[in-house]
Order: sequence, then C-alpha cells, then structure tokens
Amino acid sequence: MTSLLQTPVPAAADDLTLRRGAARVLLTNWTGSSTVPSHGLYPHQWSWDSAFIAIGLRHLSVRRAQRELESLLGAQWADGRVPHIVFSPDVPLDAYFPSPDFWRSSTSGAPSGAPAGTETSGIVQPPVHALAAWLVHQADPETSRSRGFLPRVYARLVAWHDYLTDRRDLGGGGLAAMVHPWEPGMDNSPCWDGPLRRVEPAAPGSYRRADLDHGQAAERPTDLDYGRYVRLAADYRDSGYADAPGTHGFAVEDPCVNALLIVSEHALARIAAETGADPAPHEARAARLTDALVERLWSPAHGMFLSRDLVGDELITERSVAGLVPLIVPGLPQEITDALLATARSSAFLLGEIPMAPSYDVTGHAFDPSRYWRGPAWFNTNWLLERGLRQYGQVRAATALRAAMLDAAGDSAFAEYVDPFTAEARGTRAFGWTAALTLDLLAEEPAAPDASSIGVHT
Ligand code: 9WN
Repeated sequence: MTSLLQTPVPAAADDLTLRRGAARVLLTNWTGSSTVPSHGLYPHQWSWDSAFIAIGLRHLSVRRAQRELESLLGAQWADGRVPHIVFSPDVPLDAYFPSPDFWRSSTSGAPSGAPAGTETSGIVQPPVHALAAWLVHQADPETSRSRGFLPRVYARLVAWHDYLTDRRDLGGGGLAAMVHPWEPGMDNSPCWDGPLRRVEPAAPGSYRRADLDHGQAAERPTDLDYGRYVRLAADYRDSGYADAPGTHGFAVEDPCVNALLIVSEHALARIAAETGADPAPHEARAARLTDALVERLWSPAHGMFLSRDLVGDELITERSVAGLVPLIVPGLPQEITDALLATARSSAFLLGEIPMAPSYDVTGHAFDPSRYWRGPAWFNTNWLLERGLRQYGQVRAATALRAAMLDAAGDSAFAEYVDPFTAEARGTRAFGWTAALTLDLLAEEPAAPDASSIGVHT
C-alpha cells in the first residue's frame, strides 16, 4: 500500500518563513471548532474549504484537523447531504449574504432532514471530505486510532456519498449532479453562462450583496449573475430542498466534482479497511463512477472532460480547469491521460509556461484574468493538478508547478486567487485553503516517478 506521506524535506530558510506565514493564517482563521476561509469575505465554515484546510492543518495539529472535519459533518442533514455553509451564530446576519434567514434550513430544510439546532445553507459542495479524513488519519495513525477518529466519521461519509450517488443522480447515468453554480465551487465559471441564461434573476432590490463590502466588483460575479444565483437558491429552498429529476432550473454534471467523488470513494475503501468494514463496495462504486465519468463527460474532440447540462441535455463546450482535474483519478485509459496532458500544455492552459493553471481557457471568449473563476488561478485546483501530474509520472511538471505555487502563495500573502500570467494577488488575502495547501506542499518531498500521490490507492 503506498502512503501519501513521503519523507519530510529539510526546510530551507525561505520555506520556514513561508511555513510560519501559512501557519499564522490558519491560527488566525481558526474559530475554536473550525476555520473560516477569510474573516471578512467568508466568515463562516465552508464545506470544501474545510476539507482542503484539514489537509494542511494536519501538519500543524492533527486534533484540529479532525475537529475541522467533525464540526462540518456534525451539521450533516438526515438525507446525507453535507451543507456548503455551516453558519456561526456569533457572526452578524448582515456579514454574509445569503445569510441563515435566507436559507432557513431548520424550517424549510426540515422535510429533507436539516438539523434543528444548527443553521446551514441547503446546497452542497464537492466531496473532498473522505479524502481529507484519510489524509488526516495518515498524518498520525496512532492518535487517530486512539481517538476513534475514523470509526466516528465513516458512517457519515458513507451517507454523504450515498446522497450524491443516489438522490443526486439526476441524469440517471451514475454521476452526481449539482443544482446551483455555488455547488461545484467554481461559481462564476463560463461553463454556467449557458445554463444560467434560462434563469430569471431575482429582483435587484430584494437582497443586498455583502461580498462587495470586501471584494472588488471587477473580481467578483456581476449583479446579473448574482440575481440568478439568488433565484435558484430561493426556488430550491421553497421546494423544501427536494431533489427530484426534472424539477431543477439548473442541473449539471461536473468533472471536478465527480473526480473528487471517485478519489474520495477510494479513500472510503481505505477507511473501511482500517475500521474493519468491507472496502469492496467502495472500490466497486469508484470503478462504476470512473466508467460513468468517461462515458458521460469525456470529449475526445476537446481533449478534456466537459460538464454536462442536464436541463438542455448536452455537453457544455467551455473549457474549464474542472475538465483537467480528473488527472487525480487513478487508472484512466492512457489515451485519455495523454490527451489531458497535451491539453494542459496547449495554448489554452499553458502548463509549464505560466506560473499556475488558469481556471478557464486563456484563449476562450470569456477569459478574464481577474474575475472570479473566469481565468484566475486558484490554489486548490492547482494542488489537485500537481497531485494528478505526479500520479501520471509527470514529475518535472509537478515539481515546477509546486515551486510556482509556493512562490505565488508567499508573494500574494496567501491570496484567494492570482492572475495566472503574473501571479499577482486577486480576491481576498490570508485565505484558508491557500495557506493550508501551502503547508501540505511544504511538508512533502516530491514523490518518485512511479509513486501514487493522492494517497488513496496502490
Ligand atoms: C459561495 C468560500 C467559497 C468557496 C467557493 C468560492 C466562493 C462563495 C461566494 O467562496 O463561493 O459559496 O460567496 O462567492 O467560489 O469555491 O468555497 O471560500
């Protein structure tokens, strides 16, 4: 069995400064039970942020990393969904929109099993959690075992994956569908422009955007897009957060979400084996999901995976970094990995030529190097690409990307995202997962060419 954790590298002076800076962000953003992505712009707990944060936090404090995941899973709904935001009761309502009084989870979500005592959003984010739980366990198996960490989280993680593969298989083809642009985590991606055009925006005066108090308008979604996000969330809430095929105004199958689900399902197999449960059903599900990913989302003509619009029933031909992230999935056919690598190196994504991979095709009609998910480079997607490159033997490319990410993280004061050409800071600073993934990159020696790097398969 290959371990994700490789030998720690002796730290250079610059690395120590970077490590201290990253640790400071995580300590400052810690609230006592979880970590906020950013105190200003995102003052609550976010789902996939917490998973990425736990992956880095394990290098500072395994107990905190466990707590991070368990506090999130503590807000899980009875139908298995893990909400994308867990609201802190200590934060004023007007600090973030949509706030708890918009989502009304404890009342509107009651039919779907929302908890009574905790306010959450009603949508989800990508399933990075089982992967994170396995990596947190791996960081210190003894403490993990003595505290019963994996046995406590296993059933919740299984229920979460069951929700995604059962109630969210809205397309009937075996993949999990996302019903709001906030769900795949790449909210403002040009991939959603087509599907969103069908959505009637909420009236501009009916809500107040708190994000513009902290972020620059040119780096955030437009008011028109925001109005559509609000409309979709309100409609979902008013349905009692019901998931039935054909009832959603927006429904897409996204390659990044499903790739993360596959890798997390492999992690669940590891967790099952460690806790005395049967890993075989998880490996079988990972294999089925992998087949479905290729069958439904692979586009040979584009040399990458695309998202599928379930309302219009067609592939969305915009090229986003989400379509390269399946490099993290083990065992893909070689013609697919060859094509993915060629696309990553092409004029669209410029791997090896610019510091970090953009979130969207730099030659695409909607490319914008500064605006939210429409071009800037993000640290979580680049961390996933780094892992994927290593997994498929692209050690030099992975090592160069790792070095560029570390430079960009330090120089940008741990920015939320950066200009992909210049690595200049964009969005908010002291951002949780940027700091956490910096710590993770610093903690690991670049793997040998044939080593598995995501750490969940042999
Ligand atoms: C809505 C917290 C989150 C990330 C998302 C990112 C952004 C929220 C927003 O911030 O989304 O969920 O208000 O724009 O797009 O990936 O999880 O960091």
